Amino acid sequence: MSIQVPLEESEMTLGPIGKTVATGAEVEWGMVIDYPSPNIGVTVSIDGDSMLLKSAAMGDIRRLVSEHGVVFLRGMKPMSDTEFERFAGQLGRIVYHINSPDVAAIRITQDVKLSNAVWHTDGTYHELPPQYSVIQAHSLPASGGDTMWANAAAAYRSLPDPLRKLADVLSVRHSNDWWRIVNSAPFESVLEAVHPLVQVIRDTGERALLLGRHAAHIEGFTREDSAALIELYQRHITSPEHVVRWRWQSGDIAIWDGRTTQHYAVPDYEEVRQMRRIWIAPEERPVGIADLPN
Ligand SMILES: O=C(O)CCC(=O)C(=O)O
Ligand SMILES: [Fe+2]
Repeated sequence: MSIQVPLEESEMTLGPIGKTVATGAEVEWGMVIDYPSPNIGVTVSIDGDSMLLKSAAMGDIRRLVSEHGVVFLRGMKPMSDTEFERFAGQLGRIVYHINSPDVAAIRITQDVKLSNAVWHTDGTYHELPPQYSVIQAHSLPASGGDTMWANAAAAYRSLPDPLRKLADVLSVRHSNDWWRIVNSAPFESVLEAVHPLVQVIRDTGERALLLGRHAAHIEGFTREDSAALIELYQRHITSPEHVVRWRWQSGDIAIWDGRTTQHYAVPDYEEVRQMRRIWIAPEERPVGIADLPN
């Protein structure tokens, strides 16, 4: 029995809890233990030691990410940078961040908590925003420091028709400029890219709203109208029925598809919080409806 992405709540077929996840070679590497929210997320418990080496498991992980937006892996120990790079690198080509061009696994610490305490899609100010983000928890506060994800594909499907038709034809300029205000990390240069508001995922044909905090302006509108429209679509994407909230344990890994999700790191703690994150490049820039062959 396969696990399928829920299209509408009434059509949900999540698959059984306790389903083992098998590689092509019939080697089981984990077990689905939870669907933490009906519209987004799947939790797989794994045997940490065997996981690292089973590259065939990555096929399953890609499928689960594509079906559920974000996959949570529970049961691993925090990895060394080299192990983490080897693990995440199996998903594709690693992207090096502008602020740390030599290290694949960048440190996400409490120092940048305000930059990530906004609903956002990673790196949309790049022509090629990352396709996957892979993050592992190392040190956590005793309480707080959860992360939330929203399903931007489910949000597209649940838009009222007129708003969906409008979204289909809009383009959005994304920029990292707003970071100057909140980010304590060195700021090198302003990066900008224009993407379709509705991204079509080539492998599945699925459509998703590509927005988030880096969205600066909807092309062809006044500043005020653009801001109002961004606010309207953002509010819809991040409404609670599209959202999952993850309470971390040390060693947990989350892998998400930046093309179909947004996320928000909740800054409700004062202690140390340390994560490692790797970005995986997409094969092409975001594809809009107008880019599809007729
Ligand atoms: O710290 C987190 O939980 C997530 C931070 C974030 O937005 C990211 O790593 O892209
Ligand atoms: Fe992020």
